[in-house]
Amino acid sequence: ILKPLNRVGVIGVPFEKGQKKYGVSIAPAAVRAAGLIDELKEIDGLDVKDFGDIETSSCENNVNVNNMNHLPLVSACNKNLSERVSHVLKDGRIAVTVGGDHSMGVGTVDGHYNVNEDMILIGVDAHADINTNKTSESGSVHGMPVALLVRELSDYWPYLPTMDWQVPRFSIKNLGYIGLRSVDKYERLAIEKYNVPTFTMEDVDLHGVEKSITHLLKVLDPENRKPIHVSLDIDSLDAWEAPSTGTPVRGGLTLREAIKLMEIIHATGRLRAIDLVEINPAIGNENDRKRTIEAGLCVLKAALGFSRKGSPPKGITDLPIQ
Ligand code: 5AB
Ligand code: MN
Ligand code: MN
Ligand code: MN
Repeated sequence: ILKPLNRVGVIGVPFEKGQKKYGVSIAPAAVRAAGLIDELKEIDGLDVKDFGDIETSSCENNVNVNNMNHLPLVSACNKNLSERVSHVLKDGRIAVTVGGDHSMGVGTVDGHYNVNEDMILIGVDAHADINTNKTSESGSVHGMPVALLVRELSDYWPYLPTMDWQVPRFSIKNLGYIGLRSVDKYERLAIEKYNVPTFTMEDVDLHGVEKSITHLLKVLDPENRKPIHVSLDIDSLDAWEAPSTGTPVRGGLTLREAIKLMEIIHATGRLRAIDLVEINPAIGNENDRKRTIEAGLCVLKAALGFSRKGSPPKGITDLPIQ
C-alpha cells in the first residue's frame, strides 16, 4: 500500500526546442525567482530539496526526422531528465519538474515508469499531445509526448534516430485526460480507438471538476493503489488565468477549479510526480507573466498539500493570553 510522501525533489528543465516560440526555456528561472522553493517549503511538513536544472544544450542537431523538429535536442534533454526523475524518486521524493515545453513529458514519464511500472498518468491539458510525426500539423514535439511514450502506438512511428534510450513501455490503458478542448482529428481517433478516459471541458462543465477527477481516478485505479503522475500543462487553465503560454485556448479551467483538482489528487496520498510545463514568460506583458506564474505556483502548491484552510501553529492549542 502506498503511503503519503512529504518529501519533494524539484527539477528545472530550461528547454524549449519542442516548440517554436522563444521563452519557455526561461520559465524555470522565472518560477524560481517568483519564490518556487520557498513557497513549497512553507507547505506544512513538506521537505523540499532542489535538484537543480537539467543540462539541455549538449548535443549536435544534425539528424533530420520528417516533421519532427529538433528531435536530437529533444532526445538528449529527455534522456538526462529521465535519469534525474528516477534519481529523485529513488531518493524517496515526489518528483516536481518545472519546464520547459511539454516534449519533456517523455523524460519525466520515462523516468517515473522506470521506477514505478504501475504508475498512472493524468494529462491536465487543453491538448491531448498524442500526435505522431505523421499526424502532427506543426512538427513540434510538444504535441507528441504521449504518442512517443505509449507502447500501443509504437507501430505508428518510424525508426527514430537518437531515441534508442527510450523504449515505449507505458500502456495507454493507464492514461487519462482532463481539461481537453483543442484536440486534433487523429488525436481524437487515437483517444476513441483505445478508449482513453477523457474529461474534456465539455465534461467538466457537465459534471464539475470534483466528480470528473474522482471518476477518472476510479476508472484508472479502482483499488486506489497506483502511483500517480500528473502532467500539468499551464494551458489547461483558461487563457485568462494563464495568458503567458505558447498555445493558449480560451474556455479552460478556472484557477479555483485547477486548485480543487489538485487538492483532490493530493488527498489520495499517491501523487509521485508532477510536471508544470509550457509557461512562457516572454509572452504578454508584465501583468500576464506575473498572473501566469502565480497561477502555476498556486496549482502546484495545492498538489503538494498547501491547504486553503491554513496550517495550525505547531504545538499551540489556544490563543495567546495577554
Ligand atoms: B501542448 C497541436 N495539437 O500538435 C500540435 O501545449 C498543439 O504541449 C499542440 O499541449 C500543443 O501542434 C502542445 C496543434
Ligand atoms: Mn497544451
Ligand atoms: Mn501539453
Ligand atoms: Mn502549449
